[in-house]
Amino acid sequence: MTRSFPDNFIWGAATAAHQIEGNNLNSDWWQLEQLAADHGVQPSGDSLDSYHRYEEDMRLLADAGFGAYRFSIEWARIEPVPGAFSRAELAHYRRMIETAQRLGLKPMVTLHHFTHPLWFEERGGWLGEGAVDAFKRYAEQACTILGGVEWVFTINEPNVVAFMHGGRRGDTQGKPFPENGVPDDEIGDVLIAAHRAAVSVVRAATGAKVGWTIGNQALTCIPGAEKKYAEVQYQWEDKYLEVSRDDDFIGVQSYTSQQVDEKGIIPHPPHPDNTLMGWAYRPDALGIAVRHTREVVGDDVPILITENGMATADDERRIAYTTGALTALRDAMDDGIDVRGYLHWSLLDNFEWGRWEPTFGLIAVDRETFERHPKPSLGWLGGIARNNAL
Ligand code: GCO
Repeated sequence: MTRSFPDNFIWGAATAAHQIEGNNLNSDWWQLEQLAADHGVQPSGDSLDSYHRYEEDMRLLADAGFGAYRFSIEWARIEPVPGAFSRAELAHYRRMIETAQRLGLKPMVTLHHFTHPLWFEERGGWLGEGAVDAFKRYAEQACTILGGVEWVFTINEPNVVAFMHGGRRGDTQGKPFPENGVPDDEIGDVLIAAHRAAVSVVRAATGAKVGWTIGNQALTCIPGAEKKYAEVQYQWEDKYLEVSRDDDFIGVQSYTSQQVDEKGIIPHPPHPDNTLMGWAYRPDALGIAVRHTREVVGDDVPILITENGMATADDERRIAYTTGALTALRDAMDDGIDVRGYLHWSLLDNFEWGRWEPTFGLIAVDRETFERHPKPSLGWLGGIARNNAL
């Protein structure tokens, strides 16, 4: 059965600067990779050299039939020392925007995707003095190159940022991710303030729609655990979703689903179907995430799927997963939920925050020669984009 999508539905793929560019030397993550090397954390190094090869990446995406590319600009490059903005790096990201436009791709720009400048980290990161002002000042500079960009994302997955950085406050023994815990409430509050400041800046300086993207957990409740479920749901998600009621849209990012019992989120049990992230194989998670988002945010704020995908070495499984996710999405839209587009995570097999093994890409990359090798899923999803139908 053919299931078509609304006219002007956006089809694209997403990436993040630190995961693909290479040599992001001035960022907190680069430092973390060096410090955590003894704990099995792999370095990003040259990564995929997309800093230089972005045009090739975008061309593959456009030629496959997609109409949009979500990428992030790197604060650590644009503001290498506090208050000193690099015109050359701003011009670099302007070239990326114009290249996307020339190739027929809508550029969709994230201002902050997990990384920040080392000097910001040394000042105490999001809990340091002046953090919100610093981010606002960066956003002002970023806006000078955003002409013609229709969609801007302030902070990617603030809930995950609050989780990671909350973890760094405790003893993580050099590991970049805490093993358990919940997003740090105090850091979350700062991120919300930073988001609000950036939204005002973007609205004043550009004609873009502006919002942020939430790492949706698609949590479900074990009967009897309703109290804990409500608590965890708020800490992980709703605190951040509620903020979007005042935005132009909300970005939904979904990969898997987890249950909550009276102790909290139940870790993914080992299972042969688990993805290379160790996550349960749950294509239906996207439907749960979209429905929950709409419940919290309301009918007036459109939804954009800003990330969805699967870490697997088996591209047929990626296609099966994505088919399931798009079916669940279309079902939710049939029920009246306003969804404007779908951006697949990810365009490329990239640096998965300390690991290279979990491959999410529609395109494989030889990390010695930087040669790009499109997988069947690229053409498959590009075909859906061209037909605007599943
Ligand atoms: C995120 C980030 C991506 C990750 C992806 C897979 O959503 O966590 O935006 O950078 O690579 O989610 O873990």
